[in-house]
Amino acid sequence: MIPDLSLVVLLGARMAGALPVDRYDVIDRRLRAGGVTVVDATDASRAQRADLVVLAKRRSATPVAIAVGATEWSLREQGFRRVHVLPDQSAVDAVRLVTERLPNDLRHETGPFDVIGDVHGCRVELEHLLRELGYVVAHDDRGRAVDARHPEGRKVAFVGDLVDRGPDTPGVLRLAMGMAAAGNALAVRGNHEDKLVKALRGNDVRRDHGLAESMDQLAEESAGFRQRVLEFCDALVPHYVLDGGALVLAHAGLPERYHGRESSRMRSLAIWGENTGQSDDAGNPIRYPWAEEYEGRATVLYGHTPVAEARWVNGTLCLDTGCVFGGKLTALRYPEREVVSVPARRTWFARPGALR
Ligand SMILES: [Mn+2]
Repeated sequence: MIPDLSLVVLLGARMAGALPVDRYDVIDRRLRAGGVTVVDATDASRAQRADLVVLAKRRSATPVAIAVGATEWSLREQGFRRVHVLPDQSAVDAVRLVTERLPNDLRHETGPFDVIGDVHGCRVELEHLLRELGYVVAHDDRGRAVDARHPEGRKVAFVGDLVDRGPDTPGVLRLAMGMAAAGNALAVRGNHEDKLVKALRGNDVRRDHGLAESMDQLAEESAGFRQRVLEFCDALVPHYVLDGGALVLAHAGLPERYHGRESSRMRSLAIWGENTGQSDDAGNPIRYPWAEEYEGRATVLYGHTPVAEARWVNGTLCLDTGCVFGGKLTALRYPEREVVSVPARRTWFARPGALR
């Protein structure tokens, strides 16, 4: 099994259809197109091998080595992330390249979806929005929301930042985790989940931006619940590609060249986004305006930066309408592209500056 996006480099092994190592332009074009690219680098120099590893990483493909007569550690040292050392060519002949689906690849999930912006612990507003969208909310014997199901089989997709700042982060998690377990929701990882995971692991992180509120609220819950929260948040992926590639979800948005790719750069952009390094008058970081340059085919839905109104920019839509700051909680019905919002009950957390 190799990742769906791989550069397979043959060293002392032969496979039909492998590209010669000196066709750098063709290799690069194949990598950009996706899938698996196989290169025969048996006669390549050490520098050429190093170039292949660099090229694979630049295209967010996994560098895989299939070798005869080499040692695994030396190939790992050269930067190959998957290494298969085989005894001889007959063992290579028996190899079938089977690809595994990347964690972000949900192209087979076609919806319809209700994509919900940053919830930030606003459990009452979330239940309200779900009812507005036609979901039936289920409660446990203590009256706590534990699932929500749509009679027409729609699915919720959260763009991340379920937690922090708001009054009931455990309640939001209980509902979202119940929906996810029942197949009624999926979620991508927000920067607040990223940090909550570290805090729940006992790492020393600054409990600012509403993390202190979450930790205090979770301290009231059982250790078992906190463990399930840790596992749920830790398993969230940075972005999803859905609906045959037509829809991408990422908390902070994502430029097209990272759609369906796995890399630390993708992860950082999808979860945290990119700042310009400047701040507005109220001290909020100014985000790099990636959406204004977006020319991709997929619709990109995201949150992260609170806006007064959800507004389409080049096929991208920010669904964070600042509920926890007294704005509203917003969903996009997909593929209908209908925006549905409910107002915040009150301002739960003060934000410096007004919503734009
Ligand atoms: Mn947020």
